[in-house]
Amino acid sequence: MNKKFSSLTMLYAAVLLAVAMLPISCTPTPPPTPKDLAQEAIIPLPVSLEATGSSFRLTEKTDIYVQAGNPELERLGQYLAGLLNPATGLEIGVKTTDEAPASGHFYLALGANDAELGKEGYQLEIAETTVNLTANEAAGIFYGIQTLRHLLPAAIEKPEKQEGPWEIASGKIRDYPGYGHRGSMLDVSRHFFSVEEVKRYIDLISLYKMNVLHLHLSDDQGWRIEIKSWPKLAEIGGSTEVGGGEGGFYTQEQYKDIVQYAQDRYIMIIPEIDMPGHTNAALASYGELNCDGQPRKLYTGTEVGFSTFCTTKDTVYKFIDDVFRELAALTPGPYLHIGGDESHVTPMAEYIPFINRVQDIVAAHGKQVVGWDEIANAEMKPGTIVQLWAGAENAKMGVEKGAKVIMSPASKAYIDMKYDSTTELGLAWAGYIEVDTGYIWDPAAMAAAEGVDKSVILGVEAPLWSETVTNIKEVEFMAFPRIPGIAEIGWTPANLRQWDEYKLRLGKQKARFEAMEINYYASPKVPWAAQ
Ligand code: TNX
Repeated sequence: MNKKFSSLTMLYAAVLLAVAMLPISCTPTPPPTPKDLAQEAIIPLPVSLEATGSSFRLTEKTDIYVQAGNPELERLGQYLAGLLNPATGLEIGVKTTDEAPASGHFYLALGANDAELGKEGYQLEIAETTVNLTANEAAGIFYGIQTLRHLLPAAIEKPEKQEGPWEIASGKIRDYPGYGHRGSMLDVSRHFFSVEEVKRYIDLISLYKMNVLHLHLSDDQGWRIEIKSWPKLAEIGGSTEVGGGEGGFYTQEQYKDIVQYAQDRYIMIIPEIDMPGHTNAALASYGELNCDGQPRKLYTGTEVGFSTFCTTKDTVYKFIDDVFRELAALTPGPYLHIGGDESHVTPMAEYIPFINRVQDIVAAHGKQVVGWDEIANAEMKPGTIVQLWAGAENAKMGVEKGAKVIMSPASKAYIDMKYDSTTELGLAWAGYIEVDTGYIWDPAAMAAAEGVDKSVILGVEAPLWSETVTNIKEVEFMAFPRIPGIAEIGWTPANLRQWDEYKLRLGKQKARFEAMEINYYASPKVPWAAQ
């Protein structure tokens, strides 16, 4: 009896214990660890940020709600889910709604009608129970999503499931850019980069809220875009590159794919066809573009300034008209870049009428001209933009003639320059550009020193010329970590940019760079943080 009793008791006890344990596995996960929004390493630094000392935690129940009736918001919801799901493994879904959702979810909404935020700004309100992202326009939602990436652990960037928890520090961010033009230029002519490589570069710059990718599509060493009316440009002009490699070109279909990929990330592609100099690849493809009618030999060296279109020939203008017609049709953005730099063998008396006429051709195709600062020697037609690279006095002359300016001063913004004397890749003609040198400058102050007012500065671009850079991993090494700095110069107000504070935030990007497999330069100027 006793024995029976005791075994029954034991059974009873075991059942009790099991029942008692049940609730343990059903208990909601403990509340998120309070995090401090003010300690998070967001680049570019937001305009304003208030921490509220708690956190939002992503769980199995989390979804992304988007305001109903807006396909672009739904696309952005899917984009956010695509960023969150691989590493969290949470299967976060996207749902439409007419009102703010209940607790536990993300909510993306437009129609903020908030003048301060402008076209690209956003407001992010993170509470323990919700993440609300609002903006006037979809671009702002995209930038708010980039901020959310920076607020999550770096492992969020990994392509396969990682350990959580996935928490976001609570508080409120109101943020908008100082300049509307924040970009980089990639030289796909000196060395050719594949569609996949260009897309990777777009992905990398978009994390830092850049909105322009200028593609240098032609130069002495290569012509990289299919032009149907002049097919030998791609066939012959695209057949090599610096060093004699096989080069390449984008078919118009591939180019459209790049443009769409960029547009989906709120990045405008600015196509550049450099002229009248830097044209050997075209001059090799069609003899009639030369004054003597003879095609030039393909060129695979790195000298500049030896080539020119025959600016007195009508065929040359017919050619330019055809090229820009086809390019305009592939370009949703307002700009076509005409180069215009280093035309050392084009007499100034020919250069000026040439640039005047090309501006008219571009205008006839409904686009605005952007050109390197030498174009300011010509007339500045309505809408023309001067890209300052070496000649501040040219930019000033352009402004006096009515042009606006994009700032790419070589001694600060050229990310093809070596970091220091030991950098294997890159050039050094504009000096070494360590990460601090590339960060500590202000476009408006630099322009003001030349007597140019801030109001005519559209923004900044960091050019990556590719004489020495042959593949995307080398592109990454030159761009990172200088691109985040240029992006911050374009976005964050000058009075909030301090190198001593920035370098700490940059140091904390280490884990993110590694999660994204970015081949970055581990500059000794930056206190790289383990976490
Ligand atoms: C100058 S910048 C050039 C390019 C070179 C670059 C190398 C500019 C408008 N012209 O042709 O690739 O230097 O840093």
